[in-house]
Amino acid sequence: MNLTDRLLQALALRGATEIFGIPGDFALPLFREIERSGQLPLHTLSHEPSVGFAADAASRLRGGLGVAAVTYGAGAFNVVNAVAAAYAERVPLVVLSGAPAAHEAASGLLLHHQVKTLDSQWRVFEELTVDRARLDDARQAPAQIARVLDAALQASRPVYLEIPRDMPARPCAEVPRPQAAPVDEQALAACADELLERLQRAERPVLMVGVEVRRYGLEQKVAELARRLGIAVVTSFMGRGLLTGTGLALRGAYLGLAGDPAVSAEVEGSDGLLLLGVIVSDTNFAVSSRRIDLRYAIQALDGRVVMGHHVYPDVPLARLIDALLERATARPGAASPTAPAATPARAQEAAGDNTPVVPADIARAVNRLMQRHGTLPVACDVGDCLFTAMDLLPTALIAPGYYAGMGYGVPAAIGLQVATGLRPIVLVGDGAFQMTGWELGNARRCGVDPIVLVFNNAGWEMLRVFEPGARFNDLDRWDFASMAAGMGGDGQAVSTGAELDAALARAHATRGRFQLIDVRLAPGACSPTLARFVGAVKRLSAG
Ligand code: TPW
Ligand code: MG
Repeated sequence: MNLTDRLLQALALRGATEIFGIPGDFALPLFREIERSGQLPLHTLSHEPSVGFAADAASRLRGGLGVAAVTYGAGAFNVVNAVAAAYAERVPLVVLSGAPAAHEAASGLLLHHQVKTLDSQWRVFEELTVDRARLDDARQAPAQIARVLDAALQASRPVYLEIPRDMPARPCAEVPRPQAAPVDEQALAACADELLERLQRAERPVLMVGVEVRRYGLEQKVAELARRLGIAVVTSFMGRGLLTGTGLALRGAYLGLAGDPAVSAEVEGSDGLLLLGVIVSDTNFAVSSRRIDLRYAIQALDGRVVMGHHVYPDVPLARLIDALLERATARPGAASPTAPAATPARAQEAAGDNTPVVPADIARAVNRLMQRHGTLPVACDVGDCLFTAMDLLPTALIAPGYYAGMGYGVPAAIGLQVATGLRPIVLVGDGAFQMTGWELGNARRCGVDPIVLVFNNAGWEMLRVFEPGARFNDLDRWDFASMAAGMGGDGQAVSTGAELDAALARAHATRGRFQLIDVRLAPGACSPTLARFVGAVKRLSAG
């Protein structure tokens, strides 16, 4: 077996199920070997940012590694933003990059795609990844590959492997099997004991669940823990959609002043707030009426647990949850979070009418569809679509809620469906669609048929609400509906709620081609959550 075979084996053992990529001459030997080996299917897209987003989304939804393969320089620099997003939002994304062979590097010529030095790319990726290796020696490659891939899974962050173009077909030994880092069992036990003690002392404990819980595949276990503790459970803003498959009733997502006041009061008034895998970012916490004092919270994040002045530095989340489950007994007298009182029955969503369509109609229409036909996972972009997604019924949701890079939604949906086989709904603004929407032209070849809802408001509305007087936030009204056919899908334009319902029903009934619904929003219409968010930000910055 050669180096590529061994690498693919190691990736598959760590959960990868496919590779997204765009080749180039420095990466041709790698791509040739990936195709020949057939171990992991290779899906090519049009633009490297989308390659990164698709691989990121595949990992987010199915767990395990996501894999993006690119060429040296022009390809690798093009994927930087997606890798940065994966770093910020804790996704174990593996970047495989082609590179010049050793004899080329020593030729003294400037090589095409080279920037300052041949190592410029390596140095850029140093800033975006937790571990890296250059596989220029087949004898060292197995240990390097194992170390780097295991680091990605342990830290749930991106890594970088550079593969000189004379290496992919070199004979190579097997890569060591995945290994978990050793843990100090005494420290783990002390940490779990102290954590439970603090929760038991609290009168109003609340558990907030964040994205790490999904990254480490812990949703079922965390739901079981919540049941045993009888504790109220919310998600962070970014964690919206977590635990939906567990049957546990959640209070909702915490959005501070922009969200449900009852959820905000519960979180902000808690004297025992347990943050499990919650990224402590401004998007998760900035718009609070009462700043959450994190000194009184218990935070488990990034392999560290912090409570008051105690810091336990090396406690992986998965081990912590196991240790808590071993110890947790039901709290006497505590209300079960699955008790009927905590699960308000959701009324059947109303049908759309003939008034101009607004963002809230999109949430309503998608909910109606899901009530009739079962839930669909949602891939969401940045913009009012993400605030609208907060009004969806509980369902799996992936979105760049913290890094907030536009252009994620459409390529993420392709990655999601390739990796899981589930047909996604995409929520995307017209501005974001202009960035990466064209990847839909690859849907047929990738064997996917997402349903795409474009929030077509002829502008960068999110920015317009902050800067109402500016002309630079205006876009032309593009006719996205009529472009769909040229890319191998079906397009429909709608301008009322009733038209939207009908279009969505038709789209759902049509399989095998992507479905684009071009929602021509009324000028200035925005979602209730965005309106509250903007109001809160303005109030906070004024006061
Ligand atoms: C890659 C900055 C944040 S929100 C936004 C911009 C330009 C407007 C989004 O417009 P869209 O959605 O998609 O039409 P909507 O609902 O607001 O009308 N470049 C990147 N990412 C970000 N976040 C920006 C710029 C931004
Ligand atoms: Mg827009």
